[in-house]
Amino acid sequence: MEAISYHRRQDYDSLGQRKSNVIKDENEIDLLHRTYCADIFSQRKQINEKRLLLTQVSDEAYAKRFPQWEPDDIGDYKIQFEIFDLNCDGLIDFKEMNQVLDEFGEPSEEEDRLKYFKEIDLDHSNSVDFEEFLLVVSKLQASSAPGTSIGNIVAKGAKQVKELRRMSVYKQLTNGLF
Ligand SMILES: [Ca+2]
Repeated sequence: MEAISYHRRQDYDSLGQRKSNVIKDENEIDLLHRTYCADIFSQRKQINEKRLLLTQVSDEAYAKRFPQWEPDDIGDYKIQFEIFDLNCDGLIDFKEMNQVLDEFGEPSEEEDRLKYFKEIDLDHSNSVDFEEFLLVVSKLQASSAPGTSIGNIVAKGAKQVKELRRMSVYKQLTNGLF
């Protein structure tokens, strides 16, 4: 009967010494893990990079790229973005947008929301990152025509959205109690 070993036989010489050309701490389990988790790791990396758009790029840097706004405005948009980003991964996915619009009492159909969401998801990643979010807001503000109702809600002030969320939590609490 063979002993169970996570180490690869080919990494050892006939004396049982680990060969010197073998990367240390690399065993079969590590390899399997890396292969099977590659998708998860790359997804995680992507999420982290998107998250950095929110946390590592300063309000001042964004204000330079969007000269119509002051750094303070960018800070407000970050708060607003975070209200939509319910799981705090630096991305707004459709489910999150849908839920926040529901809380707003926005009457649009899910089908229209999805169409709108696909329009603002510029890189077709099935999520809206902070840069895409700023582009939406700037586009809506620049256009003199009234935007779609969904667009207007997305572009509304952070304060209002925050207020609504607080109300909704209050409602949930009172519904549970009375
Ligand atoms: Ca999210």
